[in-house]
Amino acid sequence: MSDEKHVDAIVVGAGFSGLYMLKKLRDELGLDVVLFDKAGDVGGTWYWNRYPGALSDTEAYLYVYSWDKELLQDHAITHHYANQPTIIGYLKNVAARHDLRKNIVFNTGISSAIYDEKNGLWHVTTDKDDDYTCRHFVTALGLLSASNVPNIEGRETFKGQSYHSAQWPEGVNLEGKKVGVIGTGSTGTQIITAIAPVVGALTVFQRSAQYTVPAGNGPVAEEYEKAIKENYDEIWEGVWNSSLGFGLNETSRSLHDVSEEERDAIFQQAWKKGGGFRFMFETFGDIATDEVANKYAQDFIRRKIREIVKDPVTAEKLCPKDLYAKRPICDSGYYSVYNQDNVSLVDVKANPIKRITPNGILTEDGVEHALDVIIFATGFDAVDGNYTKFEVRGRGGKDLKEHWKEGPSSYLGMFNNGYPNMYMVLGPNGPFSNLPPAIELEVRFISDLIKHAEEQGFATVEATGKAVSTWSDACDEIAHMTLFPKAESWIFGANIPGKKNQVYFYMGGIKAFKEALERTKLNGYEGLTLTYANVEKAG
Ligand code: FAD
Ligand code: NA7
Repeated sequence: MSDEKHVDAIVVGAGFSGLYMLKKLRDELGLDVVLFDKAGDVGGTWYWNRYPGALSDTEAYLYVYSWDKELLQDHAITHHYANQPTIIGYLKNVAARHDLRKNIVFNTGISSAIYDEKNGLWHVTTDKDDDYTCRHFVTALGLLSASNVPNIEGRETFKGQSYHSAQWPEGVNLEGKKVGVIGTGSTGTQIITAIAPVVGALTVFQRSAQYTVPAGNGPVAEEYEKAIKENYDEIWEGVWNSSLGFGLNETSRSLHDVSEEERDAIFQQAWKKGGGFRFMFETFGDIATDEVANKYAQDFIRRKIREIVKDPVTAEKLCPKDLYAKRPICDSGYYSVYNQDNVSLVDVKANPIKRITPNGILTEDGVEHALDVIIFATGFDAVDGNYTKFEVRGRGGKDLKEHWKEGPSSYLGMFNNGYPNMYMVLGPNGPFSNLPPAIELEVRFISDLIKHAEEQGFATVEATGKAVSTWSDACDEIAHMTLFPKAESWIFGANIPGKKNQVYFYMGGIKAFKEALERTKLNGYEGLTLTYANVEKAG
């Protein structure tokens, strides 16, 4: 074991969250900071998710930071949505412009973080056995970052190649191959649409059919880009005053207040324009809250599926029967892929996967689907998934896994009780929204708080137990005003066997979240306890 090094702050994760955190703590607070990531470069999500078709479904001009105003002008907007190479290019540019790499240690995971109460320090150990101490420990581990590879019997016996979408290596060639894709979420639909034209044969193993609408992606005109760049201040103002931060005209119009013709025309217009969040939130204000309104949206999409997919049996398999209340997704021609001769669909709810064999996938009906490649587009152990993968111990040596055994919780998505000076960016019960704006709000709040603590000489910052439970109750209450908890998805932990099915997000929106943070600060960091070395000052 090497000698222990001391720094002011450690940040874990080099995605949107960690990079901004590093910039703030180092350049504005003047702290000595080191950032670790097990990845080989910056990018987080976009370092790992290099699968064919990987695309953000936030409009490209809002899948960026608002704070680097010069870069907002310099960064080219070529398409409505940014693909993986564009986003990684953007984040690499951020790292270069702000000289962030010199404080980052890549290819290095954090294996433990243990709080030393006596000295008010975190002891952090890497998977290279390097030991550090720091006063401030920031986790920016990502909420869609811990891959879920289902434990399907025989997985290790497969003789071909297999990849999870979020562990996609460079140089995979699928041309002419027999490929099986398990999973039809946002990722699965992107992969399927992208690879169908190049693979020899594609077999899709679908457990739940998805409601997906056209993305409406494509190149943008020069005037479009110019108009965005001229109006960025106003655009961001709109984001901070919105619920979702996606740059939509979020509507409160009820579906029940329009005629049938008008309703269909509004849906049709949104379908034509494209965008998953747009279809759900710009058409009517009650699709996500009212089952009857929701049913009309479902019916519209099902009608589209039946129109697009020529084979009626396949079309029926593709028609979801449940609520339209998962994260809304969009695609670049997903349903029409099933009109290709080389594509087939297996409904694994009706005909489950029995096991993976050396040559492919065997389903209950006795058919062995011969495959060269299996792609797991099976999603993530979302939100707290990375927090359970290493040892985090707070006051009294309490393991975070134990602390969260009834389900993960936080105050404002960022703070725990019993874990002083540990700050989570996008921790449990943070905003459900376009994420860069949510990240910015959290990073700025944490950075301001650390600045305040440093200036006032506070040794520790920690949420009260009451603040955590009040915030958790609020998140629970707000989520249950929507239909989302009634649909089984990663948003509520339903996709991972054995995972606690609960509310993992604050669904009150960006504006309300921002106001909650402002109120907290104005009230002297209410809900947080700030202590001098031995004396407590209630927040
Ligand atoms: P991440 O980008 O996930 O970065 C976390 C980093 O932490 C990773 O690099 C990981 O290696 C590192 N890490 C974790 N644990 C450790 C450890 N123990 N030691 C060292 N390093 C560790 N959001 C949107 O708002 N709009 C979209 O359109 C959108 N599209 C998406 C598409 C895909 C395919 C996926 C997977 C996610 C998408 N998201 C989208 C969500 C996306 O994750 C966020 O927008 C954003 O990138 C999160 O940034 P982050 O820095 O918080 O986390
Ligand atoms: P998702 O949305 O969780 O989708 C994962 C898919 O994989 C989904 O269709 C699952 O079916 C399926 N799945 C998971 N496990 C299995 C097993 N064991 N057998 C068969 N099928 C399985 O993850 P994504 O990566 O697509 O998207 C996550 C988010 O990232 C997305 O919302 C964007 O925000 C970016 P299920 O629906 O659970 O029945």
